[in-house]
Amino acid sequence: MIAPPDCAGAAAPDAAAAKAAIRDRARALGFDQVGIAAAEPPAGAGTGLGDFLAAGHHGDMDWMARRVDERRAPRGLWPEARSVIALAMNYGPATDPLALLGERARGTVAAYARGRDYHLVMKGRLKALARWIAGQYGGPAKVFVDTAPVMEKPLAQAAGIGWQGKHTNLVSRQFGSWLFLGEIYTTLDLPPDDPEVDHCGSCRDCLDVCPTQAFPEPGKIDARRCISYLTIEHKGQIADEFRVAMGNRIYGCDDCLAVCPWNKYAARAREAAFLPRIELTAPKLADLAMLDDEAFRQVFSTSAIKRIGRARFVRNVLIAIGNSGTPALAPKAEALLADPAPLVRGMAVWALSRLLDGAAFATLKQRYRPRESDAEVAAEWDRATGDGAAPEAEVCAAGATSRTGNG
Ligand code: B12
Ligand code: SF4
Ligand code: SF4
Repeated sequence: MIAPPDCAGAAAPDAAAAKAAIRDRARALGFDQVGIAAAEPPAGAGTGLGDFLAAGHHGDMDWMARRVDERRAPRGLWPEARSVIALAMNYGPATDPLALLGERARGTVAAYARGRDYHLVMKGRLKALARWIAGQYGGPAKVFVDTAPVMEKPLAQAAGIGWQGKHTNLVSRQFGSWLFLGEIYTTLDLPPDDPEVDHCGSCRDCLDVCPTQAFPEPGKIDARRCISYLTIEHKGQIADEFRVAMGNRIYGCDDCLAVCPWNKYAARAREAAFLPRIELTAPKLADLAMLDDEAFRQVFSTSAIKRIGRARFVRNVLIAIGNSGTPALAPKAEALLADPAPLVRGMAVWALSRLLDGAAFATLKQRYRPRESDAEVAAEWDRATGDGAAPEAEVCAAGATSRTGNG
């Protein structure tokens, strides 16, 4: 909470002038879009959230099912809130974020995670703006970026910043798909902007491109099928049916965002912190697979990637290695068969089952399977040679190879 010296709350003396000044200040601090909404539940958002949770579409993001009343309405979270200042920063990539998908010995990191962690960048700016507002107009404030029970996209739409496209993310006529969102809840009464209206029309490009068919219908996402969820949020082994479809996407996914025709108006990020780090623009899978805990922490110390930890990250890298069609990468996977993390061992088995011939795979199985203590990893060994349960049908036939170990 940002509290002014006298934090009793206050109405801005000239609300329209205050709003204009806040907008100017926000722009000077590096925000690309600013809008104001009343601190009311955004239209339809509570129902949408209820449907999403009831269908189990949040998967193992259990935190989404907690504090629901706080999430669905700003005043559920903070009863004193009167206005929401919705803010956005453009992270428009300079090059096509999908360009690396065909380069099978390299990993593709989603554009949003190629630079400095946006939570760190935006939180600092939001606090600076909230402090300035408190100093000018009084009234306490709270700042959020992604981490609190706040429905950021519906609030940003209510504040006129963009609309929720059929892929569910906020699209801006000015910046296309590439906006990070943040909010300041304030006790000030500020004149609201008009909500943005839908500009998708009959387009459905984002729905059709999704490699894992994560959209049960336009505007609804089953997170459990989304590669972003699978590579970032999901803590366990990734189900067999999604592995081939993941291709070389090792952290997040940009497919539905990148195909949106509104990106023709997008501009490159002006914030230097969002420029891609050289080691994340076209990283070699061979190098990433070799990261130990310490190296992982060092390489990703200021990156959003850090929070998933080394085991989940290397799990993703091994799936990309399994999809690489590059037997030269097999030794990298083999070196991880005795890794302490079952997540890593399991996907090393899967990768090898796709890169080695049947005899070579069987030799490794003879050596490692008897000493495997984790049931899921043991099952990977057995499924790969047809000794266990049949693998589930693969979602995406393109590029799929057999999992018999002969491919
Ligand atoms: C949970 C979460 C995820 C989950 C679930 C995604 C989702 N769409 O909800 C996963 C892990 C999959 C995910 C992925 C990504 N995320 Co995310 N994520 C969030 C988070 C924390 C909560 C979102 C939420 O409340 N979801 C719950 C659902 C119910 O809400 P909803 O999407 O608004 O759903 C609406 C529709 O279902 C609608 N609805 C219901 N029925 C119907 C019917 C029709 C016809 C229509 C039109 C609509 C409709 O009502 C609901 C309420 O409005 C937000 C941060 C935040 N606190 O808001 C970031 C956030 C949404 N993520 C963000 C980003 C960048 C991403 C990725 C692009 C990252 C990447 N490149 O890999 C992907 C995009 C995947 C996608 N297509 O959505 C940004 C999006 C910025 C923007 N411009 O919109 C946010 C806002 C974070 C931030 N502060 O910038 N994310
Ligand atoms: S981020 Fe990728 S996997 Fe997730 S919904 Fe979009 S296209 Fe599908
Ligand atoms: S790709 Fe088409 S349907 Fe999807 S968000 Fe963009 S305009 Fe809307």
